[in-house]
Amino acid sequence: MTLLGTLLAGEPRALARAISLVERGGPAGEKLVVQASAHAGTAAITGITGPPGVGKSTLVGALVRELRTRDDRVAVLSVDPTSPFTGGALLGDRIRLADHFLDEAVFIRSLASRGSLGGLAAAVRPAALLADAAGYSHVLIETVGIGQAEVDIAGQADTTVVVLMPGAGDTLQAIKAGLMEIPDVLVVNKADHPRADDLVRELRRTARFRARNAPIVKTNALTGDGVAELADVIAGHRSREHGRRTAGRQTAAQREIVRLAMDGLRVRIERLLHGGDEGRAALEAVAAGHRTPESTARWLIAELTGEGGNR
Ligand SMILES: Nc1nc2c(ncn2[C@@H]2O[C@H](COP(=O)(O)OP(=O)(O)O)[C@@H](O)[C@H]2O)c(=O)[nH]1
Ligand SMILES: [Mg+2]
Repeated sequence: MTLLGTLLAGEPRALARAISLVERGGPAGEKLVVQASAHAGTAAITGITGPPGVGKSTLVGALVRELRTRDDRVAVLSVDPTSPFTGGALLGDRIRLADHFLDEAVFIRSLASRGSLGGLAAAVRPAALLADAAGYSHVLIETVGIGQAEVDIAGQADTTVVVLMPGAGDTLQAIKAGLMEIPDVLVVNKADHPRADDLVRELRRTARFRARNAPIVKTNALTGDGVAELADVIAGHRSREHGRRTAGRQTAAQREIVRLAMDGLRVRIERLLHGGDEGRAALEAVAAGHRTPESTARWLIAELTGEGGNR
C-alpha cells in the first residue's frame, strides 16, 4: 500500500513517516498533505500553551487519559524542546500503565521548533492535518516559550488553552507576552497550590482577559481533578466555534459563487446585446423609445434561461 493508503488506514507508523516527510520539506510531503486534506476536517485541534513549568505536559497526559475513557483516538504534537516526553518516554510510560491498547490509539510526536523564524514549527499545521486524516479525533498541540509561538498557536487550533499556575507571578508576564489575548479557555493548573483561588480571582479582574470572556478551569494535572471538566469545556467551545466557522465559510462561498455567476452572466448579456441582429435592433428600439428597457431585459433573461419566446 502507498504511504497515503496506510496513513488513511490509521497506522501510527505511517503517520510518523508522513510527518517526517513533511518536516523534511519538499514536494513529496506537500503532495501527501494535499492528498490527505481531502480526508481531514473532523478532528478537534486543541492548542495548549503557557509558560514553562506550569504543567502543560502533565496536563496533556491527563487529558489524553480522559479522552481515552471517552474512546477517542488522540494525537499529541509537542513543540516544546524541554518536553519530558521527547521520545515518548515519560508520557508514554504513564499512559501505557493505564491502558495497553494505547499504542494504537495515542500518537505522540515532538516537532522541532527550529527553522521557523522563532514561531511555531512550520510542520505543526500539516502534521495536525495528517493526524486528522489518519483518524485521530483529537489533536493536542503543546507549545512552550515566551513569545510568538504561543500567539501563533491560536491561528492553528480550533481551541486555544492557556495554562497558568499559582504563585509564579505569571499574570503580568502572561499579559506582556500577549497570552491574555488568545485563550478560548484558561486553565489554572496546580489547583492543589494554596494560592490557586487567588490566581483565579486575579485573572477575573484582569481587564484584557475579561474582554475575551473565556471560561477559567482549575485543574490538578497530577491527580486528574478538573480534567474531565476541561475536556467538556474544550468540546463545548469547539462545537460552537465549528458551527460559526462553517456558517462563515458558507457565507464567503456564497459571495464568491454569486460574484462569479454575475461575471459570467454579464459577459453573456453583453454578447447577446452586441453580438447579433436581434440584440442590436433591441438596443436601437430602446434608444429610440419604441421599446421599454424592462421588456428588453425580460427578453434577455428568457434568452439566457432558455425559456425562449419574444416578450
Ligand atoms: N503540585 C502539582 N504539580 C504539578 C501539577 N501539574 C504538573 N505538576 C508538576 O509541575 C512540573 C512541571 O510540569 P510539566 O508538565 O513538565 O510542565 P510544562 O513545562 O508546562 O510542560 C512537574 O514537576 C510536574 O510534576 C499539578 O497539578 N500540581
Ligand atoms: Mg512541557
